[in-house]
Order: sequence, then C-alpha cells, then structure tokens
Amino acid sequence: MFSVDRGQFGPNFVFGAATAAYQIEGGQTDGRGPCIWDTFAATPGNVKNADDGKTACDHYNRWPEDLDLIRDGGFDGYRFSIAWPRLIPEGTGAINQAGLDFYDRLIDGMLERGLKPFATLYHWDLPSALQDRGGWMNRDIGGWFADYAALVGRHFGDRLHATATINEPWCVSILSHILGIHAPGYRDLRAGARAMHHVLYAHGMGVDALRANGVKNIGIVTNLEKSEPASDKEDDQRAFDLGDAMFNRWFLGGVYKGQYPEVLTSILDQYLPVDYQKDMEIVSRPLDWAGINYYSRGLYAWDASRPAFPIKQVKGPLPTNDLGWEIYPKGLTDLLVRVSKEYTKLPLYVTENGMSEIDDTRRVAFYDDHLKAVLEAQKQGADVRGYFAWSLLDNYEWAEGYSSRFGIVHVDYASQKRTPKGSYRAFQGMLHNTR
Ligand code: IFM
Repeated sequence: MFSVDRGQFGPNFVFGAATAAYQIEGGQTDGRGPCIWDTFAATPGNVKNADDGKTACDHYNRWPEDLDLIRDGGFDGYRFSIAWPRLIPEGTGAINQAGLDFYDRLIDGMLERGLKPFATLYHWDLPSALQDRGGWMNRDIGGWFADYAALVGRHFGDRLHATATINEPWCVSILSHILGIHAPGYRDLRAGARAMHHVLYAHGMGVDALRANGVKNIGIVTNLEKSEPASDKEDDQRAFDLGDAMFNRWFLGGVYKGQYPEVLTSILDQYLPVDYQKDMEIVSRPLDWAGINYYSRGLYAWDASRPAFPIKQVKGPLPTNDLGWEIYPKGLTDLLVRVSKEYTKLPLYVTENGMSEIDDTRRVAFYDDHLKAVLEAQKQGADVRGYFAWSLLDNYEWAEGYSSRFGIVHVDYASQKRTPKGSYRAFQGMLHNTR
C-alpha cells in the first residue's frame, strides 16, 4: 500500500507505466531491420550473460495481455516507444508495412482500453544501416530522424496523446559514445561531442517534422541526476559543477535555453561540429511539455589524474538499489523544482522512475517515497502533471541484460508468464476505480 492518495496530485494528473521497444518487444521478424543493440549485444563482454533483445518479453505478440495489465492497474497512460528499424528497416527509404500495422494495433488497443498513448520516437534502437553511415556522429541524422518523425506523425499522430522525440539524450550521446557502456560502445571524446550536439539537433528537426504533420503535444525526455559535490572542498565543488554540466545542464540548457554550459563548451570546443552554434535555434524549438526521468544522485570528486575531465563519481552512504544506485527521493523534488525555476514553465512529467530490485517490498517503499517527493515538488511550485512507473514489466536492462528487474510485473522469461508484484498492487490500490 502507498501512503499517498491519487487525489492529492490534482484532478487531471496522469499516472502511467513505461516501457521501451527493444526492451520488451522481441519479435525481430516481419521485416524489422537490425539495430545497434543487436550487434552490440552479440559482441562478447558488452552485455551481462550476452543477453539480447531477440525475444525479450515477446510483447510483439503478447501486447493485448500487457495492455490489459495497464488498464487493470488503474493507470491512465502508457509510455511506449516506436522502433525506428521496425518502421524503416534501413533507417531511411523503404517502409515496412508490418511495422506500421503492429503499432496501429498497439495504439488502437490503448485507445480501446481508455489509455492515453505517450509515444517516444527514439529509445536507443538506431537502425544498423544508419550506424554504418556514422549514426549520431553524422549531422545527416537530423534529416534521417525528421523523415522518420514525419512518417510517425502522418500515420499515428492523430491518435497519440503525447509524443517525445528522444529518450535520454545523455545516454544516447555520453553513455554510448564517451563512456562506451551502451551501443555503439565508443570511448571517444570527438564522437561523444558530436553525438551530444547531433542528438539535440535531431530532436529539434524531429519537432519541426512532427508539427508539420499535425502532431500536437510534443516534448523530449531528459534523464536527470541530482548531482552533488562529494565534500565541501573547493575542488569537489568544481567537480560537481562539471559533472552537473555534463549530466544535466548540457541537455536542459540546449533544449530550453538554446545554450550549452560554457564550462563544457570550453573543453569540447575542439571536438564539436563546426558552427554548431548556428543550430541552437533548432535545438531549442518550443515544446509543449518536458519529460524527466529520475533514478538517483551523482556525487562528484576532483580527480587530477584525468586531464580532460578531472572528475570522478564516488559512492555515497545512502541505501542503494541492486545496481548500486543511491536511493534519494529528495533529489526528485529538487530537480523538478530546479527545472521549473531555472529552465521552463512547461508542464512537467516524470516519465520514468523506478527501482531495479528483487525484493519488491523495497520497491513499494521506493515508489511511495518518490510519489511523496512529487507532491513536495508541486507544493514548491513545480507544475508536475504526470508520473510513469519504470517499468511495467521486468525487461531487457541493456548492458545488465535480464539480470536486473525493474518491473512492477514479474516476467518469467522461460514461460513468458506475467505475475503482478506487490508494487503493481500498490498502484492498483491507489488508482483503482478513480479513472
Ligand atoms: O531501462 C532504462 C530505460 O531504458 C531508460 N531509463 C533508465 C531505465 C533503467 O536503467
């Protein structure tokens, strides 16, 4: 049971559950093209147990059961992503009718069940053919993404309640091109700097293409971290400033102010695309809502042994989830308030929040504490309009494979049986009969 009541969040507050295509769909048939996660996962050492998304939760076939679970949980909305390589197998050019048909069924299935579709266009499954052409390092991705967004807009736009261009541009760029942890697995500053700009440029191009095709209610989903200094020492304060710029201010500043933080451009200038400044108007196209994914905080200390970025993240003293991420509900309040004070007055949605954990009683407490943190943010003036649990199902947790379980519904991967956990029941208890 949660200690909060849905009435406290306001009359039109949207409660939802979230997933992403590669993490749950499987169904790599019917003309879907390969994506960067297929080969990244096939490369030894990249993913725990060499797990891949070939079958995942078989949502491609079992979607009616999954939508029933969302409806029966009392949720108002479903945040899902569309797989670019399912619609356009080579990333550009020929369209896969079976892909359009799948998302037609899925979106109509949501509407039939009274669920609001919150679509995300890009949740990391870049068509491999585009990676061959440089992927996020190539400025042409602005046009490729705009063409894909136009197709989504034309075909599905009038049935979508809300549309996000990109999920977590920090992951798309820094985690995947500088830290090498996600596909395509680069550890290269030039690759990273290019991806950091192109992902936001493509976002802006996508916004224009969606709007030109009549889509309303457009946003982007940034993953934010509550960055803090590891100590009061001046060096750690400087480390925090740089860490916060990398994680938060680059993306928030770009999208909502058309400006990147100087502390970072001064380091990355030599690697950023020439004349990137000319794109900033596109990067900061007006939006209709702002999505924020929140999981943890980051503690930063100075580390002189790393000349380009003299910072490191250190472990903090707070309880953690089973991936070692500190649990810090106050961070969610602080970030929501910060975004609404410093960046945008748009309606805010917590588009992901959740916990990797086997012991579900800890997950119930996690959700309860974070829901209270949302109420506190509202009290402090943040215009928060929705909250999505990550995730509906246990699923493919990227480099962690299937060993990490974020679901409020347990998935037995051998039988594909879904079993609601206590956390699902807690949401159901709070939401039941109130839609
Ligand atoms: O599973 C991911 C999701 O794809 C994006 N946001 C964070 C989640 C947990 O790591």
